Amino acid sequence: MTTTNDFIPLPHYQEYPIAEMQQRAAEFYAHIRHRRTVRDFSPRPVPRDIIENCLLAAGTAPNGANLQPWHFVVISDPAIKKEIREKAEKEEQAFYSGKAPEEWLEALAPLGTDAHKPFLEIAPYLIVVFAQSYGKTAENQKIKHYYVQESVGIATGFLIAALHHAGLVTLTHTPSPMGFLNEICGRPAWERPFLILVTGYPAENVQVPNISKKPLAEIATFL
Ligand code: IYR
Repeated sequence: MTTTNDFIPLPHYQEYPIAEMQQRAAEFYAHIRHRRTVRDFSPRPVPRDIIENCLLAAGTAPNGANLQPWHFVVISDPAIKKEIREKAEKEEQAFYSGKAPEEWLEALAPLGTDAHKPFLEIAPYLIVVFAQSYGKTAENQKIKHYYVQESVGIATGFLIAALHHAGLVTLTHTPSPMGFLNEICGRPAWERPFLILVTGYPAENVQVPNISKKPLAEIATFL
């Protein structure tokens, strides 16, 4: 197979004066630092085009060889949400009542989580993120994918930031194991459920854990 290189001048790049960059960096931090994972959602509906734009933003993420090894299934159908809740709660019950090691349960204690997952039915959208271990051509031939976990993790980060920017809240939910999601979402066996992004408005008077983020000196080293 021959490949032709098709290059174009970097489109839309804009350099800002230093002072403006400093302000923009500070403003972005001030905005993103107020993102909080929420576990109580309002049932209020959210227009679909908002989700569509956030998914388009996620799809711009850097990824292995630009093979874009992800697929997003957006669920708003109450019957499907109910089925996901039932299956997820079954897994979570096993997790919280024996499967999870004591040390893990202790780490989770400050978050106040348990096997009860009403948000899976209440929130207007469940976005199930799938990671494609490999792709398929129209002729059903396998296409090798690279850095799948990294790529899908970055795209999910973009998605979470986009939804926050739009004014919505999310919960990254990872029932384990999540194999049941393939059948419910109609996705093939070579796609692995990565996580469920529960998305919507927060419930009125919602409370979140009083937790803090590590200071810069702890998370970064400048050499
Ligand atoms: N999947 C379980 C447990 C859980 C695990 C981690 I790590 C968290 O940060 C939060 C929850 C649940 O959803 O309850």
